[in-house]
Amino acid sequence: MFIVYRPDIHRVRGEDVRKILILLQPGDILLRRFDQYLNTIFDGSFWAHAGLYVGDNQVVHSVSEGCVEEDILNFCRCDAVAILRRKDGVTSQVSKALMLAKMHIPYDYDFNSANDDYYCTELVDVVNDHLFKDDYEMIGGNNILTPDGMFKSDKVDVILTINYKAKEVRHMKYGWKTIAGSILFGLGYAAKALGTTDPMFIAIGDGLIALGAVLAGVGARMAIANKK
Ligand SMILES: [Ca+2]
Repeated sequence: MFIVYRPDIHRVRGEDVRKILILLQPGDILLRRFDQYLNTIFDGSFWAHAGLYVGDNQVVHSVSEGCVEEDILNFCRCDAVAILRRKDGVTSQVSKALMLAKMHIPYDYDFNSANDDYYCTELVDVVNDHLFKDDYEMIGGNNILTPDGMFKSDKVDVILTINYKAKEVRHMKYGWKTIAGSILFGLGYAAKALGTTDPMFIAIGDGLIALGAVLAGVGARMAIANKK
């Protein structure tokens, strides 16, 4: 598995952020994702992080430094965003979220509902009076609220989803054929180069080149078809 570091390239673009800003209301819940980061505790969760929109272009969320207030434009520098809104019409406790950010409540690395520190989704749940209490699931011995759990919850409507990932997943699925084909292709030429006078090496080399070319061709065609 390859992890590509791309600090400046995110799939969520300016036009997406404009859509988000038009729809956002104070108290809305934001989920986000980075394609190239490992999710650690939220492994298996598509969404990696949650925050609360508190108005005035600010998001309150719990990150490794603790509970912080951050500009919505910075928060949206990521690869996928979702806006969730309570179905019951009650607004999240924005003032409480702002107070927790001022107090710099530490990040809860224990993922423990009983202590006073908060991980990202726990913070959002707390400022919503535990609206998501039925959406927790047992992970690694802890009862944890994942961002996917919030996304799927029947307590909220999904107002907007910006997600470019779906096509990428299918594209990656067929990527191995292209890579394997290219390697065989290269090995074929290497075999021929090593044994230029030996007919057996030349035959093996030609075979590998032919097989590699076919495999790489199939892989590339499938990848192109899936990108459409
Ligand atoms: Ca906690």
